[in-house]
Amino acid sequence: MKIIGDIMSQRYCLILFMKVILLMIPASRNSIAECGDHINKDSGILKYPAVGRGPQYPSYIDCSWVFETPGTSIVLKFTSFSIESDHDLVYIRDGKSKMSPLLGQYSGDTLPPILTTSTNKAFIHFTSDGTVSKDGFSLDWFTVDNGISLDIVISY
Ligand SMILES: [Ca+2]
Repeated sequence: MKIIGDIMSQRYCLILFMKVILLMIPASRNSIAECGDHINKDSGILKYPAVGRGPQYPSYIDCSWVFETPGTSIVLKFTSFSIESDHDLVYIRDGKSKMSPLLGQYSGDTLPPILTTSTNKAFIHFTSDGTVSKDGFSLDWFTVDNGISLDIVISY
């Protein structure tokens, strides 16, 4: 009986292990970037503050994300946006550093337009001052390779 018990417990562990792996797949695909992350996947979600770190972003934050992905350009599509007008700002740059050309700088409660970089690199920088925090932002991003979304190629 002990052997059967051992086999059963090994089998149970294996099933548990498989379930954990399956749970991790969508999580890694929809990568949730932490402040300061270097992002190199072909698609994902960038939410700030991250799930469980909110509901509002902290004061005096200075946070940036570097995108360096496969493909030829990156599409950034904001899905939520709530940043204190003029005092807290999100900067999107067409390249991988603070010195790269500015695609746009945004604050307030209006969704920024869909942005496309000219290369496979982008730099997002978020700063907040010492008063009034809001809900932050969330964006979907995916990589395009010569006009074709890598995400669609992989998904279908
Ligand atoms: Ca503020």
